[in-house]
Amino acid sequence: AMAAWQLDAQRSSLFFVSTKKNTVAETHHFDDISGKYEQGQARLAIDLASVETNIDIRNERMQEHLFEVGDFATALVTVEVPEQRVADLAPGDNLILDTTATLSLHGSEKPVDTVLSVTRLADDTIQVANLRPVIINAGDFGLARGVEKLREIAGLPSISPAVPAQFTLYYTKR
Ligand code: UQ8
Repeated sequence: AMAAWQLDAQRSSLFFVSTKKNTVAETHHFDDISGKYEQGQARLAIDLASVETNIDIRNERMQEHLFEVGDFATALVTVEVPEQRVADLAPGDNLILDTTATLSLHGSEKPVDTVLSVTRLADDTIQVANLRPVIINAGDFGLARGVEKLREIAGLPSISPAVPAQFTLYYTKR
């Protein structure tokens, strides 16, 4: 059997960008993510109640009206990465992987194309980040109504449904 890898949540990060009033872009993130990689499958779980926008009331409104965390607490990403590709990496080596992940969010499951940069930092540590920006469209996951609701509540002329996201994940062999 090959190695099992555990996400190092403390070091890892998942950011996304919202744009309001056409011109105001803000960076947000999720505080609680978890994951593992074994038998060629990587899984990443995102606790949607851990959304952090630096404004408490906005965090609460996103949990309630956008993500609807009472019904959909967690988003889940899965992606196949051949074990041998990772096993073959020596410390310092980097691998670019053009692949398709599956994102399950708010009751919808959709493919997400991604270009991953996988770097072996040490025998027991790998870093996985997106090389190409990932853009999540709210409408693909039944989130357009929620975005519209946030816009109304905040009295804004517009909020973009296109949301760039950025992740840097560290995994430790155990
Ligand atoms: C080898 C190995 C181990 C490999 C690992 C492989 C692996 C696991 C790779 C990962 C692959 C992959 C493709 C991962 C994808 C990860 C992503 C991208 C997941 C999705 C994360 C996610 C859920 C993103 C959010 C999606 C979304 C559509 C969000 C909408 C955001 C918006 C538009 C927010 C609007 C915010 C806003 C402007 C609110 C208005 C507002 C309010 C309401 C308010 O109350 C307030 O305060 C008073 C404001 O301030 C004044 C406001 O602005």
